[in-house]
Amino acid sequence: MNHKATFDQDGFVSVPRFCDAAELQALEAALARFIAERVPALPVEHVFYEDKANLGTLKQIQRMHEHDDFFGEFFEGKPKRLAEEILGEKVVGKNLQYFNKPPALGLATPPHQDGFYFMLEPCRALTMWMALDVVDEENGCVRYVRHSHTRGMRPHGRTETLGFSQGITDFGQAVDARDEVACSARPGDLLAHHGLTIHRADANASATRTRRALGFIFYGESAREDLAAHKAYQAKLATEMEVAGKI
Ligand SMILES: O=C(O)CCC(=O)C(=O)O
Repeated sequence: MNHKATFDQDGFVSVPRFCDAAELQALEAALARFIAERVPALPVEHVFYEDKANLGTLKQIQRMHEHDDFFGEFFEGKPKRLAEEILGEKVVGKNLQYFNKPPALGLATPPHQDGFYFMLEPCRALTMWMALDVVDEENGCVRYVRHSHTRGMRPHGRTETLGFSQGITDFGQAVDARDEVACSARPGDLLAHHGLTIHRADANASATRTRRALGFIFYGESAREDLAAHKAYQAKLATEMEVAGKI
């Protein structure tokens, strides 16, 4: 089956070796530069730490494509072409994110559907997640509930997890356990999931291994955003996180 057919059927698709060694080397160099030079100047709501007093616990960076030409150009190239192939329509790049779960400290990603955050009608969007480290069950690989994109939006509620503020409140039904697939990945392997596909990840239980990845979010051109609701939610969330001392 081609990538689109697998994605349509399962709600996600795995693309091994999406980036080769030379591309990964260029991405790693750009990432190191970005963290050293750009991160200190970013707005607080675009950079999250597990412990903000410890810069070594960097866990998430948002909107990297807007802050750096290298990432902006990369985003508009291979990932965008694959997104258009998989969604079957023109797409708009919305977010390029960095994710880490630092060793021993990286928390679980609560079960969620990205579409709940996106606020789209129809929910024509996909997220790509590309490993930068070896990622397996020990350090918290991504887990998808196969076919869940065909069953609509589940109820979500506020979580205490910085960077994943909403989680599915009735997760743990028999179908969730039955259809869950753990996706191990090597550096350069890419996963792509539909905006309605339920996914989660465990904490990083390793004492030494990082669990780094890049995320790419694309909306189909046919998706309509509830811009006012989205902006209001982002503003409310940023205020809450600042008041809680998390950012
Ligand atoms: O890195 C993770 O644990 C999850 C990433 C995620 O939820 C996403 O990219 O939508």
